Order: sequence, then structure tokens, then C-alpha cells
Amino acid sequence: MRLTHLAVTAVLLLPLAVMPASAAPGPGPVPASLAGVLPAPAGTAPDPHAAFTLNQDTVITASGAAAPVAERLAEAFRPATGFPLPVVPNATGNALALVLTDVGLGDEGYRLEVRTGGVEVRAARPAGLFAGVQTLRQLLPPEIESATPQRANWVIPGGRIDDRPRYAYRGAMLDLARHFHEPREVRRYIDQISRFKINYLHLHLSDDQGWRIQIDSWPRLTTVGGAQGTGVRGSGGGYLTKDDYRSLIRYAADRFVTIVPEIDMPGHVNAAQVAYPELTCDGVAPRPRIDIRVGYSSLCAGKEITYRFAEDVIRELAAMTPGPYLHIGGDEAHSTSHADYLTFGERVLPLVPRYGKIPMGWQEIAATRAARNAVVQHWNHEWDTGPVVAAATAGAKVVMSPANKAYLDMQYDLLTPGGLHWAGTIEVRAAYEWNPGRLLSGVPEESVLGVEAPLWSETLTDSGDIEFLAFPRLVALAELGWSPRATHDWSSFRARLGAYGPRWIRQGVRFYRSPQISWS
Ligand code: TNX
Repeated sequence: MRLTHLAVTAVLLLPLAVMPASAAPGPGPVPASLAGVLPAPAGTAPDPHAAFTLNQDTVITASGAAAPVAERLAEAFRPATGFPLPVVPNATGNALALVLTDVGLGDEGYRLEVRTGGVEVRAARPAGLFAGVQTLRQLLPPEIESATPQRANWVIPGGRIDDRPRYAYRGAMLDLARHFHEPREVRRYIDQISRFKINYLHLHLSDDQGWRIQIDSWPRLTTVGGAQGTGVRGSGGGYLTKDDYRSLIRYAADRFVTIVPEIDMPGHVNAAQVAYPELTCDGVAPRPRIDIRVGYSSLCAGKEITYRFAEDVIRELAAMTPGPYLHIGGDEAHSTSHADYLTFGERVLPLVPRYGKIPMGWQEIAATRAARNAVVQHWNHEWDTGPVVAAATAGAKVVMSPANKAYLDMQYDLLTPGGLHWAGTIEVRAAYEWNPGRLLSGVPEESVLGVEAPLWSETLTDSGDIEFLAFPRLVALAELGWSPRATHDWSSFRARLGAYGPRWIRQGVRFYRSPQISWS
């Protein structure tokens, strides 16, 4: 099966075909189909005569930089199939081939071709191969997600997918400060988000309640700020050592997820000030806080030690972070005067590029001139967007995280166990029905770096809590970030999501059975 260039272009421009009748809601597993993938691929061309069946003798071929991606694929398919699926440099026929070659679909794009004789994923870079592998997983029946060997027909539907992301930044955020989440819980979240081609994980590492990352030059930040009882309502505690952090970064990188660390300043710093009272203006230690109020703590813009602290933290964090971004927070500094906020921002934002990183900050940083060289994260849907528009006009990139659509800690409805509702309740459809490229008038599509779904953890403790709020809404955001606008279609999304339910069940993911979806 070869598509001409014109045909490929047409396929890329065509919205997804209507779901086949077999995907209509109903009992029992739904056969996988090229049109069923989440997030929707840019272009699909099914070929009903070209299905491939995985069997005992199937091999995975890959060499060089493709080999580690092939190992991930083998790890994913071996448990449920019970097949050996060896990774070998080359083979003739009956193979899943991962090939690094420029297919003209960018750094993260890929071409997937399924023919009777074998499957080929081609991409310019390993990230594209990994994205193709995530698609491939969804083309096998849901039994593929089981941890033990299953009897199933391991058929991959025939045809071709040409795919590439709409936005470079497709993020999730996890708050480790309000409740510390152990590295194993973060890894579990990375496994889940990377299936939907989310490629950034922003870690909120400090807040009023706790400090969650080791900083050698200010050791009490973690010995005091990460002690037991520093979670909301005094639960939990803990922090990432530098080794923990580095191994999380490697784990994420193996799944093409880049970590974005955040230290929140000049507000949300009570835990740091409990550990180091010299970081307050009057030098008096505040009491530890385990409630969920915001906006009462502030670094002292008039003291030099503030900037020594900020620089030490930025330097150490930058040194252990290979990714391009370092987030300095900047939100809800309600007890910092506007003048002090500007003084602080103009001094601290430029420290980030000095240590080789691009500064990122919540929307409030847009008030500073220095924000023009930063990534501004839009979050408060009720505020005047003027400063964000001005920053974007001056050159800033914008990540869209509108609280009333993208905040995973908002309840689905008022009966949702856990979650907050200050920005309203967000059902799945509301999480899906918006356009990041058109959200803020005055911020053109070219200024939009991408999207991010924050998950604040005031009400969450374990992975089950995380998953219940993240899934299925994070998939809506993943599709807004990955899929071309032409594919946007609630009824298609709804059907594909419903068909994904059996996969989550097999993976033991605690997802919310939204009444808006017909779960199969
Ligand atoms: C607002 S969003 C905050 C966080 C809270 C969150 C709860 C933002 C930049 N700041 O401090 O955890 O609301 O939804």
C-alpha cells in the first residue's frame, strides 16, 4: 500500500472518519480500529485487507537509537501475549519494525504502516517512534493491557497512519508539595500520561505546606520542610533527594517525557520560611501550615538574602535538570506589594537563562518586562488577559491551563469525592470543548507553545486519587494538544474514550466513569 503525496496530504487534512458501527457503545470489548486511537491521529487510511496478526514467532526489529524504544514496545506486549518478541537488528517478514528515517513529519511525528506481512513505524527521531508505539498499543485488543498471558486474537488492523502533534508542549502537572507523592507514584503517572503522548511533566516542588526537593546549599528546606506531617492536614511528608529526582528524570526521558521543575516564588513560600526565618522581612519564623489557604506568605523583596536564596535554588535545580524549562511559580503573591513583585520578578526571572534554562511562570509574571523571554502559563480564566496578551506580543510563549477547563483538581460534579470547585465543576465534555489556539483573543496560535493540565493535590493522597481526577479528563487535554483541529469532534472523542475503558480496567487504573460516556 503506497499513498501518493497528494493522497497523503488529503489524508492529513481530512477530519477523522466517522466511527465504524462496531465502535458504537454496547457491551463487550470493541475491536481496535485505526479510527479509534486517542489522541486522534492527524491522518488515517484504513486498509481492511491488510491486517497483521502477532504470533509466537513475531520479532521486533530496531537498531541504534531505535533499540531502546523497541525494548519499551517489547515490555508492553510480552506480558499479555506471552510471546518472546525478541528485539533484533533486522528480519524478513513477521516483524514489528521501528525505523529511524525522515518521513517529513517533524521531531515527534511518525508513519505507521500495517500490512499483512508486518508492521513498520518510521520516524525521524526516537520520540516519533515512541509516539507510534503508543498508537500501536491501542490497535491491539484491550487484552494487550493485561499483566498476565491472555487468549486473544492479536490482530492489528491494516492501513496507514501519518501523525504529528499540533503543539510542541503537551503537559501534565503534579503537585508534590500539598501531598508528597512517592517516586513510584510519579513513575506510575508518567506511564499513564505518556500513553497519550503527553511529553512534559511539571512537578510543583514547593509550597506553603512543604518543600520537596533536596537543595544542598539550604539543607533545612527538606530536613524541616519535607519532614513527616508537612502534607495538608498533617498527613505524610517526604521529599525527593537529588538521586530520586535524577532517576525520575531518566525514567521520564525513557518515555519521552521531560520534567519541568517548579519552585514557587515569591509567594507560596511558608515552608521555606519555617526552615529559614531570615527569608521573612521581620526575621521571625512563621508557624508551619497544613491548611489549604493561599496568598499569605512572601519572600522579602528588599533583602539581599532573598536573591541569594533564589539564585542558589535555581542554580542547583538547573544543574540537575536536563530539560529546557525551569518554572519559578509567581502565582498568588497576594501578600507581596505590586512594586515588590516587579522588583523580585525583574531580578529573578533573568537568573534562569543565566543557568541555561528558559524561565516559565504562572500568568502573574506577565506583569514583568522580563516575562517577554519566558513562557507564561495562563491559568486564571477570570482575570484580565491584557498582561498575557502584552507579554505574548513582546515575544513570550504561552501555555494554556485555563482553570475552568484544564484543572484536573476541579470536581467533575459536586458529588465527586475529592477535588475542589473554585473554578467550577468540569465534566469530560467541558474539558474537551475548547480550542487552545483561540482561547485568548490577542494571543495568536503561533504564540501558543501548548497546553498543560495541572493537578493540585490538596485533596489527594495516593495514585488512586490522582488517577480518578486525571482520567479521563487528561485524555481530552492530550487530544487538544496533539490532534489537528480538523479532527476535533466530541462524538468521535466520546466513542473512542468509551472504548478505552476496558484498557484502564485491565491496567488497574481508577478512572471516573463519567455519565457522559458510554463505557464499553
Ligand atoms: C490555585 S493555580 C493555585 C494553587 C492551588 C490551586 C487549587 C495556581 C497557579 N495557584 O495554589 O493549589 O488553585 O486549585
